[in-house]
Amino acid sequence: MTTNATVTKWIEEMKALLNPDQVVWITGDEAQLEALREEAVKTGELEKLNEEKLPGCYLHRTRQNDVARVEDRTFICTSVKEDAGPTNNWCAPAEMYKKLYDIARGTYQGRTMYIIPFSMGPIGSPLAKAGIEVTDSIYVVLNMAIMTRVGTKVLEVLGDSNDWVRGLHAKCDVDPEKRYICQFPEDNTIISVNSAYGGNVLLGKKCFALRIASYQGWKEGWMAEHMLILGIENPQGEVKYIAAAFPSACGKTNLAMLIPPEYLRKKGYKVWTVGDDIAWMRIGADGRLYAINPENGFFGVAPGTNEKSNFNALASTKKNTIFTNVAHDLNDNTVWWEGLNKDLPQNAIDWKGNPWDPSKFDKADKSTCAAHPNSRFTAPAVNCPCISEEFDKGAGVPISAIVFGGRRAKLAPLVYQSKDWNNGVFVGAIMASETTAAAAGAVGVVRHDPMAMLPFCGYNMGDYFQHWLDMGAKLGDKAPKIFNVNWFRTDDEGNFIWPGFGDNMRVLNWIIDRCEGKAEASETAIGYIPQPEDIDLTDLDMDIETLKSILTVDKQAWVDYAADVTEYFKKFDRLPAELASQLESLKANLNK
Ligand code: SAT
Ligand code: MN
Repeated sequence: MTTNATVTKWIEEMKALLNPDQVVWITGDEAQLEALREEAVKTGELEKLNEEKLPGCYLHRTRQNDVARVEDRTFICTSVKEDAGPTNNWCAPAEMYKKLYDIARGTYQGRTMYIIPFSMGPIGSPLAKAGIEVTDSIYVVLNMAIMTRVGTKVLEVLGDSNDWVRGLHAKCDVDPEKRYICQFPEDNTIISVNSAYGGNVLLGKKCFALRIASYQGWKEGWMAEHMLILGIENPQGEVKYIAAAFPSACGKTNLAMLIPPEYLRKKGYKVWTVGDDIAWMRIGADGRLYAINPENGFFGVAPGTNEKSNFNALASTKKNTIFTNVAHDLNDNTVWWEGLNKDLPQNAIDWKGNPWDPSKFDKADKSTCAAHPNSRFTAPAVNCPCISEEFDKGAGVPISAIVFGGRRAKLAPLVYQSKDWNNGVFVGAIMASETTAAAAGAVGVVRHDPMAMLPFCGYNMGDYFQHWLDMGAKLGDKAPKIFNVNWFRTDDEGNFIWPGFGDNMRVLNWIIDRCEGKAEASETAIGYIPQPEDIDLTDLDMDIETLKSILTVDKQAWVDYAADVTEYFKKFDRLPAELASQLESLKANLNK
């Protein structure tokens, strides 16, 4: 397949280590992928769904102990411990290589080794990078073929270069006690053992496109971020792009594909999706920040996705999609999940593979779910009705605004703008959010998650903050404006105050207006807040007083939060002085 000596050498090493019965290179040809689907159906790894209703779609169930990313078993292995920083698990590379090789050794025996050449970003784009993943899972091959660009062409473009990421995945026995997801950023290497779940094994995604790429970006002067990218087209046909960072399962896919409220659609507003999870950003020839989506598909959370909440995501799943851990509706051989519709399937198999009892359906009790709360769809980006025409071009789109956000029942207002770039970096650094089912562990606990990168930053988070500050210095007055949003404020009964979903467009319009100097704002201790009249409430069942309640800064709550951030910042051995001084300014402003 290739004469690249760095590739052939590594493949030989992997063969010797893993001892496969057969070796298969993934070429990207549809006939090869189709044969693999057929094989997976024969072995039960996949179930073929209703060809009329869901053409080309399949269902897969993972082990019950293997349903989410495992952050406590994820390691950044740098030669110096401090380079991994205080927010990552660390192990010395030599020790970890030995441990992982001992676990993986010989485990492909009786299995096939699939070699997947893949490109993150459109093949040949100056912003793209190549990787090669070896795996013993057809499910991984088929998911990678949706989520990335795979095949022979990637190797052709790579040529003799050594600039590619090595990814070893071995299912082994899917033993949670021996599960490790390890990044070796200094060697461009990823090793994942004993898992077969999404973010742990689709090595192009979090492992490469965020953990390894964030390190590469630091070394090479660009940025890899946990951000969606969307374009807003105004009635004059001009498109402005926003990149937005939210933790996993906080609505990035929904925001990326939102449908504007009717009154805005009638005026001619449109939203175009460039990406829903990851952005790679570089400074372009004109000095502005340009972003590409390195992925080729969506690995979205299924529960809660429906025609109203995300019409475009649901439409994306109607063909050539792999569903993982959703319920199987046996009536018509389709899929179902909580929140898809109100018709609870009467004859369904739950995500664990057992007959599901709809009478036990109880929103609050996750143990009786038909679909796992972190069940997913892997859908090709080309299926998305609002995919941007820039998506596949590879030149990247110029970013006007960067938005941070999290799930905060209290505290953070609906939206505010940072005072400048450095203050915006501080706003990202003090982000916190309630945890979700995307990672193993407790759900709903507020934790600090700087830039939504806590589980994904492949180096010392203090150096990462400094890299953000340095990028701002290079961008100067061409830097995107930085904002923070919070769609998740609740009232005393725990109901969301802001309607969210398509109505978030009302906030995005204010953000774009601010970027263009068209909207007013009030300066507060934390940043610029919209004047309530500037958030358009047309056709919305919300009065201005309610809006004001989520646009105010509760000083005491922020004083408490500043104290909490002071404690949090203490863990950073390499906290840039600029961020410490931003924190002091915040405290001083709150005292005024
Ligand atoms: O499991 S993934 O990392 O792929 C998805 C997510 O957690 O955002
Ligand atoms: Mn994500």
